Amino acid sequence: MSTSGRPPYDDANIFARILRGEIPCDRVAEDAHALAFHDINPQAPVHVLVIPKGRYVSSADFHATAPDAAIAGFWRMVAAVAKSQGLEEAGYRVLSNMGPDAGQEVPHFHVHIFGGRRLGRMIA
Ligand code: DGP
Repeated sequence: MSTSGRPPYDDANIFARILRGEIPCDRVAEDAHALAFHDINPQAPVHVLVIPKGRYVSSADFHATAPDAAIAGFWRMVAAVAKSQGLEEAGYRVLSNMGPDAGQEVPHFHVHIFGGRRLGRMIA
């Protein structure tokens, strides 16, 4: 743990490597604040990941420490991607896994956008 009580950021995580261009991704959108790309293992007809640019492990890191413009830009991209993927009318799900109990695999804050079919009920 760092002095902030939050886990340190691992610069070798896969999304950090994608942001640095070391690993390719199937890009959907990119701007100064965020990058959106198709999940490598899609769970729905549309399954896009949106990640902020910066070193954020968790939602707590991101929302507590990122500049307001970056936070606004990130969430604007989430909405824009859903629209660009044709999901606005039928609806979609935005989900983020946080930490071990939620099974977060990649320790860089991200949200999943799922859509393109009727989604099942949430599983606790
Ligand atoms: P999670 O940390 O559990 O919220 O999910 C991480 C997601 O990241 C998982 O759905 C698979 C996806 N993923 C892992 N490695 C890669 C990769 O190299 N490229 C892409 N496009 N997606 C990845």
